Amino acid sequence: MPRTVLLTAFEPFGGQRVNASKLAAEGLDGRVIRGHRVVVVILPCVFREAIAALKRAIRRVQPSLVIASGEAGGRSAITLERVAINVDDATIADNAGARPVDRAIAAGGPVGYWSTLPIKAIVSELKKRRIPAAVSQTAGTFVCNHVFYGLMQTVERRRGMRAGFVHVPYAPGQAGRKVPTMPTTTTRKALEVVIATSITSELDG
Ligand code: PCA
Repeated sequence: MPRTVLLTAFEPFGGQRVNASKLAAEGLDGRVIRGHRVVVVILPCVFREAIAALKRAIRRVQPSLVIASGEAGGRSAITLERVAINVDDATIADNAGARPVDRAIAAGGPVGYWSTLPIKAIVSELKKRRIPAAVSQTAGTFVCNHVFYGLMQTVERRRGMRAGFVHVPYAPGQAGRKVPTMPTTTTRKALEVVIATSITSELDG
């Protein structure tokens, strides 16, 4: 069986009609990158349900690498998230109408989990290709951070299995004129680079 990469993205949320992560990720389903077949799964933008859907996908796909992606409206670069934190603190409702405030994702769980992706190496590979990229110190406290935390908790004891989260900018036409966007083809290329570098890079740096 060929090795697989699970790439997740999110459905639209917050009244938007599209989600830039979904637009970009969907084009990679079935693609083979460095000998790994990519399986794309779109997660609901719903607290708890999103983690449940992610866990089902991990069980089904048995990936050797998991890249979770989401949209960060307002950011102008591909951002590699460094850390997931153990809190839900929503300022808008999720797609099921929930708006948890100051709630632990896992009661008694660790404060945070580090990404195990080679985030610095990925940023430099993206920059080499002239794709704006940066390390981010926070994935926020909405459903993206929630899924990132659930992901790292789920794969914590799986040796040699890398996992992490990447936020992408809005797609063109999605938001007002003053908001930064990135063409979907560029975002898709960036996700390919994230996957390829996570497979090949031994060291972070
Ligand atoms: N972005 C949101 C949730 C889903 C998404 O694509 C976030 O950053 O939390």
